[in-house]
Amino acid sequence: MFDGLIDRFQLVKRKILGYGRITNQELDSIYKEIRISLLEADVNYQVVKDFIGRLSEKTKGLDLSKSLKPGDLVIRAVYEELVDLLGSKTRQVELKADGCTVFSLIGLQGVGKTTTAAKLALKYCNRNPLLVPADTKRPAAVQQLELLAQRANVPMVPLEKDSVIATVKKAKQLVNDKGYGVVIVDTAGRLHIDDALIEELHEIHRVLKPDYRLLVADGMSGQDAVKQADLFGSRIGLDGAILTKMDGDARGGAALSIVRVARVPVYFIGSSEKLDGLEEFHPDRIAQRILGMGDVASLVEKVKDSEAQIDQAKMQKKVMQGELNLEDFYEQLSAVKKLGPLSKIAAMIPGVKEADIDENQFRKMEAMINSMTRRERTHPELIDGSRKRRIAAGSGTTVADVNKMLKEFVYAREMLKKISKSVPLKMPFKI
Ligand SMILES: Nc1nc2c(ncn2[C@@H]2O[C@H](COP(=O)(O)OP(=O)(O)O)[C@@H](O)[C@H]2O)c(=O)[nH]1
Ligand SMILES: [Mg+2]
Repeated sequence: MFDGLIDRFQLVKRKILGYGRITNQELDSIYKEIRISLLEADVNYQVVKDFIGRLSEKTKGLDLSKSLKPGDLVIRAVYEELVDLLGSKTRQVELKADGCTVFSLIGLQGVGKTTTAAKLALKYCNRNPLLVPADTKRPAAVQQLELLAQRANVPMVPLEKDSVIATVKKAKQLVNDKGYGVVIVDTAGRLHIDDALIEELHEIHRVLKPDYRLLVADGMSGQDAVKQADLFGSRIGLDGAILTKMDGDARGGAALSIVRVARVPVYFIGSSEKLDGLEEFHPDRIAQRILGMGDVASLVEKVKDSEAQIDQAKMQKKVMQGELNLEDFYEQLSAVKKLGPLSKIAAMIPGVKEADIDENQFRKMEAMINSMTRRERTHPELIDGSRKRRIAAGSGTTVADVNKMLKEFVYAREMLKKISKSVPLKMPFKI
């Protein structure tokens, strides 16, 4: 997510930190670079202009000439402005304690409404959810929702008389009869916003009175997403937005502009095609990610969520004594892997980008370690020529690969030992 923007901000940050003194001249140059970075990420022009305006107001109030670390103050100001731009604080959906909370998902065709409907149903699976198909325009739309509903193990109202309104009324009746706690309506999309679409949405809303009218917009579509928010907002009224496909190469334009231009808060982002790929939108964490501070808070949550348990004290001792072996390494790799794809995990660490991590390399390494005996793992120095050939054959790699891995491992072990003597070590992500 936002790889290009993160790269550019890394450069800006380095530049800011490189200044011993920051006067108006340096500030102008900093603003210029930030402006270019944001525009390249497809952030709305007016938003960029305002952003720089606010930032410059903020930095005016700082006593940069008296500070020993003026760069830190400027970066802090940039961070605060970014958080503000993204909507300040995390928006939480509030479900009614008793009674039914109704979500209506609105948006153009192909943005991810149906997928998101099922994701939300799964998220609220313990609140007795009900899915409502309200898209009869696309022949396969109802079947698609039905399939996803089955996968999420959530009930769906069957389509009534091939009519959206009849189906929505049936949903209302079911809510009254059976006490569903959450209703999620998957509405139809078009290629453009037209009167018929708007009228149908109004009709649905008259029957079901949604608590959350949420725009679903494709995060990769940049300013188009913002335009859609504006148009749907003025014609239907919106309570918030969900930006989908943020796992792709979304440049950031939509996320960084939508709150300020269309004045709709973002509640969630879609982070994969899978049903668990729905995350809360945290302005502070995203700003941290953009500024290369890593997304430590999300990582903490992931670690808590997973059952990965690493005996930190034991590991630390081994590292300090240079006794780390491939068995330990393998254990750590397996534990960390439970948290998700390694590239995604690593990208949450300050200064590491998703693209920096070669999953294949890890897979290869894992295959090699898998092909070793326990003794070879605990005593890598025993691995001679014939053992290397066996390991290579067993893991579908070459002897050269095995050599490279062993060499890198010995090097890493030495480096870790040295580092651990000078700084308190965190292995691999002790939090
Ligand atoms: N990678 C990714 N793909 C998504 C996400 N949300 C939806 N999609 C995909 O986008 C396509 C269109 O989604 P769909 O739910 O049918 O859109 P709809 O026409 O608005 O209902 C499908 O191929 C989905 O799998 C997401 O967050 N990430
Ligand atoms: Mg759909």
